[in-house]
Amino acid sequence: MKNSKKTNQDNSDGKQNDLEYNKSNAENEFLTTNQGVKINDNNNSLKSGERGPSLLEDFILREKITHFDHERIPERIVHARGSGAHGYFELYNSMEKYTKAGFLNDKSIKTPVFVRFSTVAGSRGSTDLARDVRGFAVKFYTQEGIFDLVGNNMPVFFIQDAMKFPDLIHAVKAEPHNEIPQAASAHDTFWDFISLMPESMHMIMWVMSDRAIPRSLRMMEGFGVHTFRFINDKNESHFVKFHWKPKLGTHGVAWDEAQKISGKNSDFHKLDLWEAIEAGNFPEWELGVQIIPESDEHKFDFDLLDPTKLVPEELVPVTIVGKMVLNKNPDNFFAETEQVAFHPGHIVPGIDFTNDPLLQGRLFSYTDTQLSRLGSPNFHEIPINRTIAPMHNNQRDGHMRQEIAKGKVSYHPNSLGGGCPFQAKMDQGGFVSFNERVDAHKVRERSKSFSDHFSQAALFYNSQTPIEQDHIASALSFELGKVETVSIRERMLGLLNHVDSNLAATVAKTLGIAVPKDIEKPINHGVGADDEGNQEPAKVKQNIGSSDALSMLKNPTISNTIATRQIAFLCADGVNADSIKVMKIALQNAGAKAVIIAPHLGTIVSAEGTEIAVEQTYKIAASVLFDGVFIPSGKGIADLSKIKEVKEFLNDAYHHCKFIAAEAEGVQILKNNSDIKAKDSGVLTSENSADKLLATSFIKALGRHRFWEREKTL
Ligand code: HDE
Repeated sequence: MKNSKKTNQDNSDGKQNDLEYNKSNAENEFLTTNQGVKINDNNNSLKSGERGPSLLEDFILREKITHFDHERIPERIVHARGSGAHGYFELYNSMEKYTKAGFLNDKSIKTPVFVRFSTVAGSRGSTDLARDVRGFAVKFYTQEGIFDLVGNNMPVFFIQDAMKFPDLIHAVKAEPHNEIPQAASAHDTFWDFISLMPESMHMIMWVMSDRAIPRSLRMMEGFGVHTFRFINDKNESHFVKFHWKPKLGTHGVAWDEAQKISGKNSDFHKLDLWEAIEAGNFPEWELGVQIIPESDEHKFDFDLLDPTKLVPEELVPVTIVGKMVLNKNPDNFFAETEQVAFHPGHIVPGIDFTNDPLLQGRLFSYTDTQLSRLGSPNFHEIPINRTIAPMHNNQRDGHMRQEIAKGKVSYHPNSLGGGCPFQAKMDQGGFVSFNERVDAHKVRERSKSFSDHFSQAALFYNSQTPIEQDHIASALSFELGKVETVSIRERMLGLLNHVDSNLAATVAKTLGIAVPKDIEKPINHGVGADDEGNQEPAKVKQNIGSSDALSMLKNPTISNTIATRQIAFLCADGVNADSIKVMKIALQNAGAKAVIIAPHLGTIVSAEGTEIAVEQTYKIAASVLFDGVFIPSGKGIADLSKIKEVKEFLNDAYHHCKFIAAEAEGVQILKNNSDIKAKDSGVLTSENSADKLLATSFIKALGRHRFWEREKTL
């Protein structure tokens, strides 16, 4: 096997394709067939006479069409829609006390990574802004082999056992009889399933929160979800939970905004990531770990093996150990983002699994899915999937084998090949599974320690600010409002009542039904207690009632940076160039981008007579694609009131709680807009032109992301 010649160090700008085709230089880069035959005519098929039938012997046409006919591969069953990027991971402090994994020991190593973010429910062409959990999968090309951290942007999951995964996915995907709705959970089958699965209630709180509608893939946290193990060189195990903390903070958009973005630009997240990297604004996350000694396994009021539970940061703090930087876009979407094959079973010495029954099921699923999706057990030979560690074994052949294995020995043990390749002892870096003692009966059961389904759902809900709680109630009202079967709505209200009675009552009001009093007790399907395998969910007293880290608005990791934010400048001929300049420079100095919008493309002429380049027109631009709005001063600005799209722009910005700033004549535009109440402190105005103080307070305000308090007045 030819391995990449690059080392980890020189590969830090992203893993490059190491498959080099015979490239000709630009002057003689002729069009050829796949066999290298130069093509003379790429426009006409071979025919018997100019108006005659095509000839079967046209190998050029047949090769081209055959390849085209087979251009598509099955999309991923889940996480079909994705965006990828290359980058690197760098360690701050050696973790050798806990793990012997080389990339977590040696600070001098820059480990190349490839990340794929995704939505779960929709198909490959669906919108980015669906309400959904986001996949956050990181492939580390370490010197000891590939480590995949295949996580999500939420720290828990819907179900506890892999056995329920196909059911969950069937329920959330478009309904099978009419393939409706696309990339949306707001339909009967999803909520039917959820209403019968009390174990999903914690995750439901997360997916009904603004975490499910991120402002940007660059502004999401990531989580390994399951409890894993770190193994050190003394073969000691510690439990570990993985976290990714974004340097830009964790932010969401408003739900109405998400729906409008889906119409205006369904590639909003994909484009945002692409453009940030192209502009050199490389997104960064810090890797954090929660480490729990083996001896503390049973210390918590939940089971560490239960993937519907998180470990509150108040109980076990997150230690930051390194950072990941994404600094290169893929060269080819299909070759890299589509063909990348993640697998939670891709681990390296120093990391190991636990018996989380969801993780255990995943360990089977991912290789299996690559076989049907990528079509061959040789998917590891696709450039994006290749390890940079030396690779030698006796696996041979199969569809599309790239390696030309030499010699006649393809078995072990052998003497004819000098015994090669050899098994590696533990001290030579050989992978040895953690020697966990397992002594049990073979059963189809779930541990009783998994049966508290409401305490952490309530913990999450109670940890939110009132604004965030309102958003959860609104999301539930939207989703359940779209459900047609009344008994499903009622069952859901019954479950919500176990989380928080006010939440249930608020949602019930919008559904026009009462929270049912006589609803059956929620049943834990599959959790063994009675003859039918059911057991009532247990309520366990919790150690803590609230955790700030669970709230996006309270979360201390949120920085006030406005770096990479897009601010719309609503302009027209006759605008004051100075007013634009002062605000633009101030925003740029804070790392944000000003986008000049005007009634026409080309240039506008300022009041001072200078020409200003226009980037977008009001026909193209929409408030939902921006983080804030500025209306500069200038006589010509008064005409903006006459433009229908400007009114819509401002209404949306206002309703989605964005910060709006305006100067002099710009202020008048706001006053002319009946929806906007200038008293609101999220609307910043100045009667002066080119007001530096206004710029300073606008930047400070934008650092808060949104003026959510406005919602109460709308
Ligand atoms: Fe996955 N999941 N999953 N999953 N998952 C896949 O693998 C599966 C689960 C996650 O960008 C599939 O290559 C089962 C939890 C991500 O390529 C498939 C179960 C978490 C991605 C699969 C789970 C994830 C996948 C589909 C329950 C968060 C996208 C295509 C036992 C920790 C990776 C593929 C990418 C993809 C199976 C549950 C994360 C079918 C059976 C929990 C981020 O193998």
